[in-house]
Amino acid sequence: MKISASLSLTRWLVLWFLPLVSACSKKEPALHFIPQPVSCLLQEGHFRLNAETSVCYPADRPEWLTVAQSLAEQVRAATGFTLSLYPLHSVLEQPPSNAIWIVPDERIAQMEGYVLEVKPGNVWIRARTAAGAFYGVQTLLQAGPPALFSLSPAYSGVQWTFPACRIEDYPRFSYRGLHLDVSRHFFPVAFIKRYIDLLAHHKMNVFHWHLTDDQGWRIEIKKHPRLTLVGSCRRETLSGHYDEVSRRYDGRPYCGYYTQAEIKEVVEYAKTRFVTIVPEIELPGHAMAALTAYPHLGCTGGPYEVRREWGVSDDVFCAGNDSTFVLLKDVLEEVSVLFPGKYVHIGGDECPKVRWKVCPKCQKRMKSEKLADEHALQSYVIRRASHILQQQGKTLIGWDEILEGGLAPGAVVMSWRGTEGGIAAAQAGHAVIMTPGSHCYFDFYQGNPASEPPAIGGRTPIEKVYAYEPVPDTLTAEQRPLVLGAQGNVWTEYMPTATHVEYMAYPRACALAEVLWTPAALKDSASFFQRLKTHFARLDRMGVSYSRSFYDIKTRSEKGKWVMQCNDPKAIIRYTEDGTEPHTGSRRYQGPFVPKKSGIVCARAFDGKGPLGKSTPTPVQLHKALGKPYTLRFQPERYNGGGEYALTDGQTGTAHNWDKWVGLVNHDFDPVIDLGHVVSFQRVITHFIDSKAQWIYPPRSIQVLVSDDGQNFRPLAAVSLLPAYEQALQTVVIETPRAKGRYLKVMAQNFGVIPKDVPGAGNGAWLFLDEIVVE
Ligand code: TNX
Repeated sequence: MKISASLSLTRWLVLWFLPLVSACSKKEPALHFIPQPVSCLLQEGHFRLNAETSVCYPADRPEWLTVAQSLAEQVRAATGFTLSLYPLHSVLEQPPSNAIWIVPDERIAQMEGYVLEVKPGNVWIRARTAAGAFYGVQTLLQAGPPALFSLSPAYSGVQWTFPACRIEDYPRFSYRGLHLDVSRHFFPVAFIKRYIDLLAHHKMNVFHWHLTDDQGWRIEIKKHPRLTLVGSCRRETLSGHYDEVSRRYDGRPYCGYYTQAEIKEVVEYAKTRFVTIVPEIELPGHAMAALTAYPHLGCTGGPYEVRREWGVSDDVFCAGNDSTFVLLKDVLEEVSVLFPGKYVHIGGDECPKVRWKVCPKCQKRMKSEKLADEHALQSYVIRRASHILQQQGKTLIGWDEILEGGLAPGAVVMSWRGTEGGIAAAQAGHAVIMTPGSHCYFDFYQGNPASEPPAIGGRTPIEKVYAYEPVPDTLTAEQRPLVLGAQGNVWTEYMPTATHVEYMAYPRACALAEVLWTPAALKDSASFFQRLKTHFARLDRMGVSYSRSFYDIKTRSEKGKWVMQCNDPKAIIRYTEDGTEPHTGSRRYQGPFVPKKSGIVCARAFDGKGPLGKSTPTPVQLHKALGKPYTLRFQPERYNGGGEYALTDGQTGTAHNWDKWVGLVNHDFDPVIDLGHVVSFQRVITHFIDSKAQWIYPPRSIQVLVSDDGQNFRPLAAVSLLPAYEQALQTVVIETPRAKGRYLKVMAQNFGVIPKDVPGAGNGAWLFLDEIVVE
């Protein structure tokens, strides 16, 4: 009954809002908000802000004063005007004109909702809660000129006007998160505050603070001072990429942690931005910093070393040792007191079981607790952590590995290895936060890796983040509300500076903010891209070092022709065919074309004034199988190389450009390419990845066969490969002198099961292949 009532209410709201919505989402809207509000109606006239404008707030509500203050602070910084704050004792009080009214309104149904009315004489922000009022203020700021976001006064020629409008707004999800890993690299309090400020401006409301990991323990714990005394420093840090075969280190100690006083300061600050902090204390894995401080808490007793490189450590907290739980209890209790929010994150991810398997204490624990295996032991640790947190009145959040061996009652699952964990948890009645690597990992490349600073891998351009839908189709109507929201994760292995963190997080966080706030029915990437360009002007004023990879030209080949595309439909695309930087005089892209020769096509977006983003080089390989169709017995799922022509599109994947590679796990490759007619060729060249740390193995052998009818194949040549290489990216040349035929089969045999004692042991190896070049 309740459900149908709220459904019909939603329908009513949608109908009611339709004409309003269209006013703000028409082709050239005057107002460019991010995230897009639920409804927006432009009206005649405008409100002009000046030194005499006052801000009214309810006198009896301190939180609302904070909202008024944050508005006044930003206005002062940007305009130099000191707005007077005017406490209201009743809404009926005679208003001063030229005022921004921030008033409580119980009639607004949504806790974080607000109504913003900009009128020529006054501005009204009405909300049920102070958080709603805060979001109304953020929308108001975006309705003004971008100069309002300046960090120092921008006087010259700026009109501080706001178009008259009426906006009704509220969030789609209650959990709108952004995460930051401060273990791999440490960031000072001033930056943490700025990070919170920025996410709050985008109407996000959770900051997930990843405070401990193998590479550094970053929160002071009074009862166990060695955690920071020893655990907050590593001897040196890996230089270069984790995948490189020979490791190099920088030789410089790296340290840093937050005192409890600093933590309190950040918590207080976040409160004024209506941001809840979810602290994360990693257990039982990712614990090397803690083990270095207290070696007796590991199964072997050490010695341990705060990790100098990335990845996963086999040494984890010993689950058989009672002292482990004493430490965890003390830590979680101090953390629970420091952070007033409901949730504490205990990690739970990537916990290898190798030590537990041979540890007498862990085995004894498994017997005494009647635990079937080490997964159940992991679940036991999580249940104990959950119990400690419950006593503190907190709810546990864990990465989706906490599903292994059974979920602790009431635990919230953060689904990062895809969405499956989230789906399973919701099906079991647990609340879920979605953060799948594919769409929510802001440590992945956001542009063409050839022109990006080194990143962990992957490829998540902003349009992919924007396209993300947090609620999986497979969930039933009852299960759907268990998806509390989603979160962007910023793991900092490859982000040594605050500037770089901002570069990776923005503008992708803007896209996620809209996914989480705006009703799904209003999602529109063309509109988002247009609004984003205005938003860039705001980020510029705030000095955010955001990425302009949004303007990267995407170059792909389709049936042998090269096609270029830019997120900004108004951008002019220019390119060169010799790999040099395009300039304003370079050839303008007019439509699909065939490059003159193999090499590099380099493209860049321009507007009337000059370049918009950076130039992006794309390899071009012209060959006899280019654009030819092929069949595969096993279809790739997650890694499809960009589509059905991935292996013959003239573009070979590169070491960190995963979206070009075709990846299969547990299966061989056996593409049969139809060359269209009988073709003579001399050699076949192909490429694969050898990155064992990421479970990607070279093929055991590659065989080339040919056929005239597509049925009967003759072997032409074969190579067996030894799995020992210096580079991750491998090229194999298979000579096939005087070969001829219409159908070409290239069989690459999967390595099989990953051997013992290496990452991924016991799992099926991945085989990543790209471009089958026929010459
Ligand atoms: C996996 S996501 C991790 C992190 C890494 C991240 C890099 C998760 C729960 N664990 O420890 O930093 O990948 O993308």
